[in-house]
Amino acid sequence: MARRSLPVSTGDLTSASPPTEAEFQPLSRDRRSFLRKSVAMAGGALATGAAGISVAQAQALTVPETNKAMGRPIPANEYGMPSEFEAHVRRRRTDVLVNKQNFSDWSMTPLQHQHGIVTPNGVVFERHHAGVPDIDPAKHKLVIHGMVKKPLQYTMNDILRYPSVSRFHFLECSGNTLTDWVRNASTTVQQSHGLLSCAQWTGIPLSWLLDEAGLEEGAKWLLVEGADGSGHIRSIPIEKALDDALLVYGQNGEMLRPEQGYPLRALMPGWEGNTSVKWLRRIKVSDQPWHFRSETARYTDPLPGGKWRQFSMLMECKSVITRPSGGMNLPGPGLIEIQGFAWSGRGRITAVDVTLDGGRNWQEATLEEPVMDKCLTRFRLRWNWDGKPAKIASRAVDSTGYVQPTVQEIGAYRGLYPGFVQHHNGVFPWSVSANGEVKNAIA
Ligand SMILES: Nc1nc2c(c(=O)[nH]1)N[C@H]1C(S)=C(S)[C@@H](COP(=O)(O)O)O[C@H]1N2
Ligand SMILES: [Mo]
Repeated sequence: MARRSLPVSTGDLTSASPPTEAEFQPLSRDRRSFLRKSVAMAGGALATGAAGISVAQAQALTVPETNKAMGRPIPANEYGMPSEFEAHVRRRRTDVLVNKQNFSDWSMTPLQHQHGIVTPNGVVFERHHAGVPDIDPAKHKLVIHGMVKKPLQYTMNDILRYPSVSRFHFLECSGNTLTDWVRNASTTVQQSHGLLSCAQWTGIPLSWLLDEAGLEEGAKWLLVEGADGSGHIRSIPIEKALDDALLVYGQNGEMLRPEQGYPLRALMPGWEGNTSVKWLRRIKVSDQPWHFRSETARYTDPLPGGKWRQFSMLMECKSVITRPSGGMNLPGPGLIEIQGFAWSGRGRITAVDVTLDGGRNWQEATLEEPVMDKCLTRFRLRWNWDGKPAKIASRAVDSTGYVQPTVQEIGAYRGLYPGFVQHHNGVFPWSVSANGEVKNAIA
């Protein structure tokens, strides 16, 4: 399989000038000029990686007020919340597609503020077709029927009695980045890539329950259905169910959030988000797919020549730079650590290349451990920015040798529909202007 060689030219990633959102400034203007001065004095501390300033200049030994008083006492019982100074780290609804209701809606993960590979539960993106139901776990039941020897019904207590497994996996909506197919619509990475999260999921392999019910000869497809107002439903091939599909109740160490399908959801690792049916109440076994509305009118992809493909559940290899990203301002020339995420529904990430010049030259980034199957992987590259305009982007490679394509390359095998379509895994560039502004440069 074609492994990319370095350096590679894939042509210009084209330029753009979208509106800016000055949501994020890593350093204040004062601190910035202070830094520049201290850099000059310390003989280029930034170039060697230090962003601190000398203690004598900063008079940093002044005793702060917090040293002189008691802090907040521990409440009798509490569910802890982030610092009040992190109030800008929020899920956000779309800025691009104006949605007048919030039932069939989505909110996005603030990836630019995510420091590790795990998305904190309070900011995991949401996608619901008919709002969030509140389900009492004591009343919730899961039924398995159809082409099985013994139809079964489980309560949550039944499911919690099995030995559990915990696995780290990303979850991405197939509509992630769709607003940026035809133009640079999103101002931040939260808006362009925020239908993406990663968690440690806890539950049981779906295969265990299928084994108990006993698959009949010829069983090939499963129907998985949710208990929400949309009755969200999908056909899943039996191979996935017997491979790595999970039924999960745990999310990052606690029970699922209501928004994520409490008390039980399906999790199809590496597949488009809508196959991971939330509020799971029914699994039916059959010898063929059902061709639901979610498999005909929705979640199909245009191909060249006017045909549409069905059942494109795999989420292909993709990556994006999250720091610096749209809406940020670089503090000035010097060392900047480029950071981002890479992931693939086919397996592990094996390499991420970064370009600083719009795709003419690429260099290999460092992957941060752990690097796991169908999981967000963090990459880093140290960049000594010379203060000149730049166009930065990342390109990921997975364990099958698949290389993340450019949007132009995708156009050769996908119909670039004059609207919004699913499965946009193209290389995504940000432009950096001489004054440090970072903007979406995709189209
Ligand atoms: N029952 C049910 N399951 C559902 C949905 C839904 O609306 N109802 N939305 C799907 C879609 S389109 C996605 S992308 C994922 C989103 O999961 P999250 O909200 O936990 O991020 O859930 C999927 N499962
Ligand atoms: Mo989705």
